[in-house]
Amino acid sequence: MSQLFISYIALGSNLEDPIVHLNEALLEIKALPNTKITQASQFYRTKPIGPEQPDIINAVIKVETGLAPYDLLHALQKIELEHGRERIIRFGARTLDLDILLFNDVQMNDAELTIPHPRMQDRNFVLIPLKEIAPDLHLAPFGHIDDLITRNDPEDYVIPLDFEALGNKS
Ligand code: J1A
Repeated sequence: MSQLFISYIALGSNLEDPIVHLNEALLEIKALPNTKITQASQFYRTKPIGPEQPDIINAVIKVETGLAPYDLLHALQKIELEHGRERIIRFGARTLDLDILLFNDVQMNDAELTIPHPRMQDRNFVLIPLKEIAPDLHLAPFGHIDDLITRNDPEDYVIPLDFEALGNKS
């Protein structure tokens, strides 16, 4: 038996058909070696940062994986590439973004990989889906997830798609 790690991964897309990209990404992550998705948030429509572009669909998943951090990163980058992600404009529109938020209680920061994800505590499009699947999470350097969410800008809407489907538009 090799060791299993717990990781939280953020997904985001706002080009072509974002919901299709996210659903495919979930299947592709599920198919990685020694990896299973143990929890998945619902999909949220969120306000993009940066230049004018469509709203972003975001979600967060919890995985159990035997992959080490760089192996997981490279596997996720391969999936992003297969979805044709182009990074021409920083914060520009994206077909698929996959970010490692947390990996066990690892803290690391080098040219390739920073864990915990360096900006996650400032972004409700990450924290609100994360809270759905990990309501009591305490982010070691930053504090309890509820406090982080209330500190962030409430103008940055993060709306569950289920809620919209009930006819609530904003
Ligand atoms: C590089 N990296 O980052 S792309 C990669 N730590 O080559 C990696 N923990 O080597 C490096 N996970 O969704 C370092 N990559 C990493 N991200 C880690 C993955 N507004 C890591 N509403 C550059 N919703 C890499 N997203 C990192 N506004 C950046 C893609 C993957 C995208 C930008 C809303 C969003 C963004 C801006 C948004 C959203 C980050 N998202």
